[in-house]
Amino acid sequence: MPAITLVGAQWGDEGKGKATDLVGNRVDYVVRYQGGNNAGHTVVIGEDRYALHLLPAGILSPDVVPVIANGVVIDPGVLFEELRGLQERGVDTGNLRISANAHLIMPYHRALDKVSERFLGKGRIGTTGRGIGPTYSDKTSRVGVRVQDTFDPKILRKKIELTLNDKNQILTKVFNRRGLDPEQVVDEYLGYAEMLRPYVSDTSLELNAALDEGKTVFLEGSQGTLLDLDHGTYPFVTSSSPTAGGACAGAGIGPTRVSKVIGIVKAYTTRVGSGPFPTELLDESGEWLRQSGGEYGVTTGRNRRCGWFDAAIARYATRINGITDFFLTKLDVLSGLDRIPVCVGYDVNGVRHDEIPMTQTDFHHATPIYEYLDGWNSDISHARSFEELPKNAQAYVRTLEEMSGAPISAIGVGPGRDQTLELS
Ligand code: 2SA
Ligand code: GDP
Ligand code: MG
Repeated sequence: MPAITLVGAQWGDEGKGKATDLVGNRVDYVVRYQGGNNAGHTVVIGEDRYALHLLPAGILSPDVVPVIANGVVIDPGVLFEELRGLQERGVDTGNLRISANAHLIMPYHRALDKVSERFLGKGRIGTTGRGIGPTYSDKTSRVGVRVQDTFDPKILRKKIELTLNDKNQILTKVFNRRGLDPEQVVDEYLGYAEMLRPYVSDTSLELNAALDEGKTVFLEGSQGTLLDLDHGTYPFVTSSSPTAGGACAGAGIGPTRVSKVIGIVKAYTTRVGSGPFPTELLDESGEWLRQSGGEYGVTTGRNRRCGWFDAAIARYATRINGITDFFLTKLDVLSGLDRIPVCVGYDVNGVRHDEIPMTQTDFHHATPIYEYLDGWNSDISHARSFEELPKNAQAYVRTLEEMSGAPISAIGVGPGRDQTLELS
């Protein structure tokens, strides 16, 4: 069996944790390929709720091999804390594989992330403050520290001393903060070497061998298409490539291995952090969506910004990722509305745009053009087949499907494992 990629089709938090958990008993490997502990993927199993940040959601399925691949950035302190938390809840974490090439989030990355956000004031990105951007910056500048560097004390010391020399200048001279002691950082990260060692492997080699043997590899994206460094609402993006192209680079497998790209999309839209969001609702409807959908950040607890479904964004995600099918989540949240607005394009200074405008300036000034679909009143969280949905809910799904450019193959009607309708 080939590889399957799961990507967020909006600004993240579409329900990737739930979707990954759902396929847990049908796949052999679940791989995180980008991002780090900025992610918050929720899995609900019966009465148990898990919030995963760095570990693939597949770790909750006993027969799955969970992999943190080369494209991920790892905060080792957070990793071991998360592992401990799961072990205490009886989850077997012994199968975890970590790429030797994954980069490490260092204390100076966290410090720089927080301080530069404060410095930007109103222009801030609204990052999670986990050090993600500065770690990817160092990776690109070729001064990053990788997992494998902890195994070579000489290299580790050299890298940290050299980099920290620069970072301390920035922290103290530009931001007027205290610098960090290189000795302390070296000691801390040397201490992680033996803790990491049992998990570390050549994950690209293992994944390709698994694919050769006919096993199924599931690539679990984090964040979403509109947060992609290249294709998102730059600079209000994360510093990695959550899109399907990034999945191959971040996991070390070739694009010809991937047979399916599942886009996960909410029945409305949310966004955490700053940046353009044409369908955002700043009135009581937005608050209603936030409350009904429980739209609060899983990592930071921040209020998520809420708005109506934007078909131009879904179409864009189909194009950028080559989405073969959609998993539509949170349809249940919309129950009780008389009519539901769906954005079909934008008005930018009197000009109609059917697609996301080419420039960020235009996107900032885009006013949504809405079509209004009939709502439904009944609670749909107990529905287990498409046919059990009210006619208007069925029509809402079919219209979204038509507008988004790929078939909807599953629908979420609640956070639970069984609250999913699979469409043939
Ligand atoms: P960063 O920290 O450098 O990646 O932040 C850059 C932008 O990326 C956004 N981002 C996210 N957006 C949605 N969900 C994310 N995970 C958490 C969740 C968010 C939370 O599951 O709820 O708890 O706040 C996530 N991670 C990064 C971020 O908001 C910035 O806009
Ligand atoms: P992720 O980052 O994409 O994994 O999504 P998050 O976990 O950040 O946010 C999604 C939230 O929606 C979580 O609380 C999930 O438990 C919940 N959820 C997922 N699918 C559904 C659904 O179909 N209906 C409802 N009501 N909640 C859902
Ligand atoms: Mg999330």
